[in-house]
Amino acid sequence: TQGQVITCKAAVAYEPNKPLVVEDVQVAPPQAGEVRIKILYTALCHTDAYTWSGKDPEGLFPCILGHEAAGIVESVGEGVTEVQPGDHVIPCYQAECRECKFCKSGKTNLCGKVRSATGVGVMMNDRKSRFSVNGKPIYHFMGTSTFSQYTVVHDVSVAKIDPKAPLEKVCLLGCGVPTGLGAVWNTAKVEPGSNVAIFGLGTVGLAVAEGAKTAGATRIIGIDIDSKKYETAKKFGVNEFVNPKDHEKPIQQVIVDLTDGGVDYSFECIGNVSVMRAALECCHKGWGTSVIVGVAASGQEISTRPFQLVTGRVWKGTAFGGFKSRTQVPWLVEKYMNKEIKVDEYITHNMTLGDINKAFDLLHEGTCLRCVLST
Ligand code: NAD
Ligand code: AHE
Ligand code: ZN
Repeated sequence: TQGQVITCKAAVAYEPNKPLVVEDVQVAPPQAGEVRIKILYTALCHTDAYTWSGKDPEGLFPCILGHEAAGIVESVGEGVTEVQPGDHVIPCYQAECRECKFCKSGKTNLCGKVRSATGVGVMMNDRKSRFSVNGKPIYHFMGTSTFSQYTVVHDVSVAKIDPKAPLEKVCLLGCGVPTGLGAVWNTAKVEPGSNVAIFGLGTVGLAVAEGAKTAGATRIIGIDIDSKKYETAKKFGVNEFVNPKDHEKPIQQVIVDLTDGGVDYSFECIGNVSVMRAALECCHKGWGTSVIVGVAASGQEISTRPFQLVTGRVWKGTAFGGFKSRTQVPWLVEKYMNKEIKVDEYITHNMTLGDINKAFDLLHEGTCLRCVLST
């Protein structure tokens, strides 16, 4: 197949909210600096649903969504030295070139090398897509497009992992789990003995809980409008639960009253701007730090009284938990292999790529954390 166009199945999003169409797509060979990957497993993340909904200003249609996956390198383009056919890999929407201003800064995991292309659904080389259906181009998504049996990504977006790692599990290390763990370890840098509030107990919020537990946090307060979430959340380290619907007072006041003035750290893992405000305002005066993890729709803006910041609260955000993807995803895989972090526990459903529309329905039901599709 090397050097040739591959025809395979992919789930194409033709229009916002219209069912994905699983059909034959043509995947062009990788050009210089590109890697073609046979995707074996892909999970669904809330961000895929967000872009599919049409509320993502970077969402382009038709496109192939998907960004939490694992697979095997099928072929590589000219000049690609760090991976070769047969390598087991996780595609990373957050690239790491190790050469750009961002990568060299030592201050961020964001990378500037290919971002201008991945934001508009094309490859950097020729600003074109490698996907097509009957000659009509289909946009890439987040530089990954994993809802396909084959995809083409930039070499700076490929993490080579231990070939012994089970791909049907470690695909989750492409997004949700690292995001939550890293929000705690890298972005907030939670210290032992801290009090933590987590808004939203989906996969990302639960991974925040797991991160907080391993960081030695004492009180880990989970907040969700679905009280059923508490039972599962206990397994990830949540040791107190609040449902905002059970209270008359604004949720920030409830948390402040519970914690003698507020928490040391809070995390918004929903994508709701009024909850982002509550998460900031439930932080302790003088030092409380709130981390925005959730992705909010186009047009939404955050607000609070500046006095909240003047009096020492800190507002931050995180992308992929601040992890340097190519360097640290393989390290996270090792941590999983050594049983130091959970992954299996987040997988509640398994299906095939052909069932992807059903899998999206499940994502909205509340019983589903991660659904892994075999392709
Ligand atoms: P999810 O839908 O599984 O979880 C969201 C949870 O929030 C659910 O349990 C829901 O019941 C709860 N919830 C909804 N409204 C609420 C409210 N008003 N108050 C309290 N709880 C409420 O989603 P997920 O896959 O865990 O992702 C969470 C968010 O993180 C999404 O916005 C996603 O796009 C974003 N995300 C960001 C990054 C990043 O790098 N920053 C990475 C992955 C995901
Ligand atoms: N395109 C969206 C922004 C989406 C967004 O913030 N994405 C997160 C990852 S979410 C993964 O589930 C991210 O890493 N952002 C940094 C980046 O460079 O995209 C919008 O609203 O414009
Ligand atoms: Zn995601």
